[in-house]
Amino acid sequence: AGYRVAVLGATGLVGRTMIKVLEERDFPVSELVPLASPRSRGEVVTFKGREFVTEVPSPEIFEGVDIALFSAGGSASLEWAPVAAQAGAIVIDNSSAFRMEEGVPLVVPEVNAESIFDREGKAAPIIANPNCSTIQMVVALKPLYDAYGISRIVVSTYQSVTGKGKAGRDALESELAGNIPEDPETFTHFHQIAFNAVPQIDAFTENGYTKEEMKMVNETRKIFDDQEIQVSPTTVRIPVYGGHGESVNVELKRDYDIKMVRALLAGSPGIVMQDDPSARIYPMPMTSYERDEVFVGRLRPDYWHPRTLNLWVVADNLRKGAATNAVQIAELLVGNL
Ligand code: 11C
Repeated sequence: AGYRVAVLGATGLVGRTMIKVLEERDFPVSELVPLASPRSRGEVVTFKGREFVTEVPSPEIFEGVDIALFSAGGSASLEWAPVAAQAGAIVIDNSSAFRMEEGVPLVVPEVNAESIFDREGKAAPIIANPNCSTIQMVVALKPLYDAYGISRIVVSTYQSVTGKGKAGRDALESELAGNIPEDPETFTHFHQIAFNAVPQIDAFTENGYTKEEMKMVNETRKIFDDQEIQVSPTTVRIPVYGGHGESVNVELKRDYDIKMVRALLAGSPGIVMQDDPSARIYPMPMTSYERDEVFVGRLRPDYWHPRTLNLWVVADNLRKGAATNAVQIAELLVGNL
């Protein structure tokens, strides 16, 4: 018993993490179908001690697949998600291709699990997994949203190089070894990332914000199903591997008591409080690496502004920011397909 699970992009950093997380969480997989682009065809992935050779996607390969986890980039998703859905699979797509489409749920299980199913309890054929920087922020803010309402979020990110996959990680490693590209146009992170901080992730849009920043704006509003929330982001790449950090200043709609906020966050699903500054305890990428939770610390009232507080949020972007969130969505489908 179990489900036939395809993973498209199986040899990428997120795809390999998806397979690892399926195994760790003992997801009921009756058959794993690892798929990759022709470039990675034939590469091997390991699941539960067995080696699998990846195949390229085709309409036939999706026949009989129950759940398809996609993380091979937007164009692969645009090409193959409709094909897989047509063949009867539920696609959980980690790319940005379908996130803002009406009728496609954009899901973080701790926040809006119910949006996966229609009134008859049928799962949407394509379910979108949000951007990593959005996921960890909304997990941390959900308890505050429910208890007090949220009017405005000012967020600055400190994002790991693995947001750009293997290429992002390799660029940092190579630069740290002293290999700085001669042609600046070939920098993976727009500039040298070793010993640097680059306030650009993805391309700029016409309004002066980057695509990464606009994802934080638009996805947050869709996930909370609240077009009134103001999100004011600055996204920055820094030379770390372990996960993304976010400095979040959040203005609530009602007065809060900081002790109650602390207790609320500590008791909320998916959140681990690490907040004892006098003992130098606060979330960091190094300590969130390979963990599935969202870590919250440096909780304190805004010094100047009423109903407003500051927090620092860290999560492993390959795990809760991508693979773990996708597998948690798949878990919501168990028994409901
Ligand atoms: C980064 N957040 O850190 C990006 C990676 O829309 O899923 C993920 C992009 C996305 O570069």
